[in-house]
Amino acid sequence: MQAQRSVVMVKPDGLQRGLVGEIISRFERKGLKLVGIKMLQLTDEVLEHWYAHHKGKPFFPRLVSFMKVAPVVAMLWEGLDCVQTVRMLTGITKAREAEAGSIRGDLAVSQQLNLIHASDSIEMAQKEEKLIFSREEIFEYKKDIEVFVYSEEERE
Ligand code: 3AN
Repeated sequence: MQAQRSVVMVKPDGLQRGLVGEIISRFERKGLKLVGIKMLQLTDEVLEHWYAHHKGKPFFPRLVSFMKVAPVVAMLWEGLDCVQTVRMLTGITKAREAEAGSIRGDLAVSQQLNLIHASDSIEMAQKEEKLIFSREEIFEYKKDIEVFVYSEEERE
């Protein structure tokens, strides 16, 4: 299988609201594979890289300080077309308009406090993975259940 990996980060609002378990559960139930997870306190240095594409925007300073008010929980999920699947489960940025059934659509109403971050492209996923996880924090392991999650063709 040409598995992709995607970085998901439960933001401070998700942690404060006690939604870490619910969020992990949604990705697990979908059939994605958890290959890395940790709690960390973000710093200005990491956030400057993380949100480089938002630097200069009016909401940038507030976004950066918000991301530091509490620790975050970072996860690395793996699966076929994982980046797109994770985005779909996440829902659009403005949570109150996000599709019902998505994490943001079901659990949040804000544009900034939208519970999680999810890599928005394969390139960003690779960049974010390197920024957050060291090699030892990424696990390769076999899940026997995969024969009931993907078809033979999809597993090749
Ligand atoms: P997403 O998280 O859906 O990929 P991005 O990458 O455009 O969205 O934005 C990153 C984060 O910046 C969002 N999760 C949100 O917290 C914040 N953000 C984006 N746009 C706005 C905005 N117009 N006002 C306030 N916060 C915003």
